[in-house]
Amino acid sequence: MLDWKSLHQTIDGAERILLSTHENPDGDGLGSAAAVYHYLNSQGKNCKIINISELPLEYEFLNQNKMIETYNSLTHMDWIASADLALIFDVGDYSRLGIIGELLNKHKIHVVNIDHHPDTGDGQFSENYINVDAAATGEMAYDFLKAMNISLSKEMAEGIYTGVMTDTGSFCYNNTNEKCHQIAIECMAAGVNTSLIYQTIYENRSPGQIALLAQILNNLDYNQNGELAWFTIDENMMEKAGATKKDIDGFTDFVRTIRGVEVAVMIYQNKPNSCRINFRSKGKYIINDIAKSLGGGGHKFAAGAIAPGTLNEVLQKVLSETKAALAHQNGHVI
Ligand SMILES: [Mn+2]
Repeated sequence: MLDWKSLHQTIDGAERILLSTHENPDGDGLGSAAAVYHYLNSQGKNCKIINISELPLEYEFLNQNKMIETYNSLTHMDWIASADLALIFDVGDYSRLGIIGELLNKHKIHVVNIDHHPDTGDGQFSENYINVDAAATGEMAYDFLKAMNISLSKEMAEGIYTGVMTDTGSFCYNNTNEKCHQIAIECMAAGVNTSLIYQTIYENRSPGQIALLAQILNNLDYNQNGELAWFTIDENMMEKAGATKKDIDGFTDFVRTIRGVEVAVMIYQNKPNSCRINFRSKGKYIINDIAKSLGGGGHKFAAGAIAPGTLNEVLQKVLSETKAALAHQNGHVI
């Protein structure tokens, strides 16, 4: 059990509080930060959510009163420098805070990590609240509020629900547990319109994303007797589809849905000499060790990395690491 009361004490002693999550934020990071923001606001704290990436359109519903800001040195550098405390949600790795992480370091701000990813052990956080058994950081935001018997407002519940729903694949992935459903019940009781949130996030795809998906599905590759499916995305495909980098979210989960596929892998050339890699497993194989060997990390069945090199170089490396890991684990059903 995490000592949430101690975090409440830390917050009581702070006036100006920054909340943030990782680059290319997802529903869990944004929802957790939004839920805690509403609580801090109700306590009269001077708080801001500032992220290094733009808020994706489908999460605009969390952005009441434009409370979710994108980092801008002109408006935010001084504010962050004089913060008393930073609460970081779902980040996985300190480096995913980008310039915000550098500023917090530089000004020696007390930085609290609230996360369900394993501790990366880089020691850059002042304090860690980590629960790798939590399905979502949203579940931890819920625990944090419940530790003080705070009853969820609709706004807090919307953030928590968004985190839990998105990280459990709408209560379907194998991290889904009874508690996720109990949280959902409480969120519904607090007035959350769950089907509206689902539609806003998942039934809101851009035509560019679908055009890109079509290309991917036409070029899928299989290995290891069909247990491994992988695909690549390069600049040309993005241009042809008119897609943006956030359009690739969810593709690896989709490829994992294919019958017989146990592990799905995406290699996306995000810069001329760098690739983003996503791993998704149905549960037979643990894949975060593969991600770790490539300089990344994550959960047992959902992980990722950013690796230097051209698409082809990274692809060869990823395939050989993945095939070796699957062969090694084979026969050991988890
Ligand atoms: Mn998460």
